[in-house]
Amino acid sequence: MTNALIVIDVQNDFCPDGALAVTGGDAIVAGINAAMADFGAVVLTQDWHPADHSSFADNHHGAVPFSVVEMPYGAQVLWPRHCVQGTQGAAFHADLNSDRADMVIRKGFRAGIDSYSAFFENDQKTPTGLEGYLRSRGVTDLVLAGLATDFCVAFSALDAARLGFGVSVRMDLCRAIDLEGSLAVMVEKMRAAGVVLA
Ligand code: VGL
Ligand code: ZN
Repeated sequence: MTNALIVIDVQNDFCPDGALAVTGGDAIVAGINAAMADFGAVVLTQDWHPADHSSFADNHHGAVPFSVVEMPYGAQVLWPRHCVQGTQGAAFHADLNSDRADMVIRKGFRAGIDSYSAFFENDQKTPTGLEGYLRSRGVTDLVLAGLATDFCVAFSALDAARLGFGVSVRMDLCRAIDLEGSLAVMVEKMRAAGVVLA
């Protein structure tokens, strides 16, 4: 039995001065590095979009960032262009101890579909492969930290709980986008799903 720390999207574009900056996004890095010592497995996720990704507002004629469109798989927020594959914005924050990671899982690499969760793309069925990796390593319990609390962290936590993992979120080691009350909504969903908010 092993526990795993899942570090969600601690990438330059989600930190101050990044393309989709999350307030205080860089303030969690030292705490995440320190927490790594307490886990048998450390996994980092990396938002990893092609330039023509359908979640980018500038790939939709006349669309403004943070508006919502209907995709074949459901509602999708249109974001400023961020975490483009191979760019500095997609790289991990320079101070994140990425050397400690056993596994880096990339997500959102298909142009036609976004992936907030580390487990399933936004159609809620296309797997990223992370579940199989964790199960084959005997991981039963997960602690999540990273960016952003109300999008990629929350979607990952909800999927993990649905898959039967024990899940807790280190709220002190997360920061939120909070788009029109999204933080409160997602906190309530996580609580209802049995996710421990630590
Ligand atoms: C994220 C919006 C778009 C996140 C990723 O990491 O929470 N949010 N892509
Ligand atoms: Zn993204």
